[in-house]
Amino acid sequence: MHSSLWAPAAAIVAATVASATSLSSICTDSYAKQALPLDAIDGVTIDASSVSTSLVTNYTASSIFFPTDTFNYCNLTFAYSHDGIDGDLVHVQYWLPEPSKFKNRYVSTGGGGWAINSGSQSIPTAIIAGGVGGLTDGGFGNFNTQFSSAALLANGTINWQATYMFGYQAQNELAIFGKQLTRNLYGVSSKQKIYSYYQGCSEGGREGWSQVQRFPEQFDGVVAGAPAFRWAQQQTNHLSGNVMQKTLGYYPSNCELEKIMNMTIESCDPLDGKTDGVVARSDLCLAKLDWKKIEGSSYKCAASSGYGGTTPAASGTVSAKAVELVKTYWKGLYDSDGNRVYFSYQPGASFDDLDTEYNSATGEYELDISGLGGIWIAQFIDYIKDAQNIDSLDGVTYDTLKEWMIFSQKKYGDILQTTYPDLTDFQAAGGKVLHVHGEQDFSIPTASSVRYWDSVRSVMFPKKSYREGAAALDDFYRLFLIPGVGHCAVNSYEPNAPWPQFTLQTVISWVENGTAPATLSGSTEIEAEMCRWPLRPLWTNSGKKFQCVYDQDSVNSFTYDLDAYKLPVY
Ligand SMILES: *[C@@H]1O[C@H](CO)[C@@H](O)[C@H](O)[C@H]1NC(C)=O
Ligand SMILES: *[C@@H]1O[C@H](CO)[C@@H](O)[C@H](O)[C@H]1NC(C)=O
Ligand SMILES: *[C@@H]1O[C@H](CO)[C@@H](O)[C@H](O)[C@H]1NC(C)=O
Ligand SMILES: *[C@@H]1O[C@H](CO)[C@@H](O)[C@H](O)[C@H]1NC(C)=O
Ligand SMILES: *[C@@H]1O[C@H](CO)[C@@H](O)[C@H](O)[C@H]1NC(C)=O
Ligand SMILES: [Ca+2]
Repeated sequence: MHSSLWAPAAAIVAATVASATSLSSICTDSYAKQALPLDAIDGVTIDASSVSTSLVTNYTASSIFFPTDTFNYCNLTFAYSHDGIDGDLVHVQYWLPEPSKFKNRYVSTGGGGWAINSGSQSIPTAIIAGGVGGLTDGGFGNFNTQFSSAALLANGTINWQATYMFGYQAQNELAIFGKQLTRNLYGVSSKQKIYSYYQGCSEGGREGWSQVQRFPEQFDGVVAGAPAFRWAQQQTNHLSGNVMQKTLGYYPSNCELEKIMNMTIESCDPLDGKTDGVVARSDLCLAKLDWKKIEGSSYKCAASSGYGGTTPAASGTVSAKAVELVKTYWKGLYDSDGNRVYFSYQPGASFDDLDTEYNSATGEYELDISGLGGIWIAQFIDYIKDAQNIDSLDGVTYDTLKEWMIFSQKKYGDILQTTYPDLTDFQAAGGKVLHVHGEQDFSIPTASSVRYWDSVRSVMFPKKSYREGAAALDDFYRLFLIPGVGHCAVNSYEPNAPWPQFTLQTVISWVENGTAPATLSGSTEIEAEMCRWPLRPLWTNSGKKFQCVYDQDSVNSFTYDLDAYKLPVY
């Protein structure tokens, strides 16, 4: 029934009607029901009775990921199930813009951490761009249920359907339904194109890449921020800092670590040619940091009760042990044969994986096992009965971490690794990716994005030189490192850092107008500080002239030989 309603001839008329139509007239259950994409995916059944619509007026959306706006939208949700799977139920949510503001666009959004969506935090980006927005619950329960709560069918039994949904399937279905639904709702004829986009950061960045790598025609443009890809290494590596603490037998207060970070920022800030509180060249920082100045410097913090419990007031002088720990942390993970297993965060980043816990009974700081790494191991890899996190690192060495990474890749590689490097089909389909990553990211190493970019370059253009390959990638895939920025957020320690707030608008202009971004503009007055990899920021003329320069040493410092593995790690 729905297909005949929207036959091409009628749809041309409908398109005219739609732009003159009000949001309230399309925001009804009965209108939405006739627009359902019932036949869009084989083996999937949409429950028409689950359709729900509600009109939301004068909604103000504000985020660092899109310009602030106040708008009306229709919240349309429905549920579907995969045929043959008992109890399967996936909820999807679409936000519809005013017909008068609709610009033939559809935008999927993703989640963060173990969440496959970001509630109402990310989806407004679509409305602001004149598109229908989409998010999914992955079938994990409801829109607020995270994958980690649905990942086990029983203790010790992986829920593979949920794992595939999280890996890539739910996003695929969300976009297929979303594009067809958009066409049907707004009466867009089959002759007219609906441009499709994706925006997400962290886990959301990984979800974006999961589509680019598998479904070349899914999106015309993708904004992928600090993607949590190379999953096996990425998740497990959160435990590297803890194993380093255990191996060195030192558990610093967060105050001592913060002091080291502050001094790193202060000392490395000028190395980029401009003293502005921003470490734009963390590569130079590694080479030139004056440790003698840091060790022995005094620190002082007031008591605080924040995340992770209460921390007493702390003071002291930065110890040699703390310096050794931070040097080890920055060097990254090596196995007992001295081969490199993984790499670390850039200097200037905060030390989140080194967080410790204060024990008020003993008055000592103790190991605080990273939940991001620990949940992965306890529930998915080295299953621990009834445990949320691993409860101790007894017997866990650098070699154990390597083995966990290799096993994680063997068991989940095709679902979660998300580093498939051949994007030939995506390029051929005309897709564009804008990939961004904070240079002071403390949760996903900045070098992780550089490594994937380089894998795509070397796999797709093996005969070209490094710089020729980079130029070839420019056609459809551009990576920008954002100086001073942490993990998918502005960094309070480097408040003058630029932030790219208009990335979706940028990729839309690239797709629809052919305007490829040479640099990214920030929402602060510092305009040109975001260079396109492999170019690097450099201020000359006493901080007055900004340039993006090619610097082989800088490129080398982000490039690692992971020689602990026999197989390539993309
Ligand atoms: C929304 O805002 C407009 C402009 O400020 C106002 O005229 C209108 O009454 C508001 N609508 C609702 C439902 O609050
Ligand atoms: C949209 O509707 C769904 C289903 O009624 C509801 O769960 C969700 O909270 C709504 N979202 C917003 C942002 O209103
Ligand atoms: C795993 O065991 C814990 C403790 O017995 C229980 O609370 C939890 O519900 C179990 N999880 C599953 C998925 O069965
Ligand atoms: C680090 O610098 C911040 C300001 O950026 C300050 O609030 C904090 O107290 C400093 N921490 C230490 C340990 O000195
Ligand atoms: C495309 O270019 C035209 C002309 O410069 C401009 O008006 C329009 O806003 C651009 N569209 C996008 C999506 O950037
Ligand atoms: Ca600087």
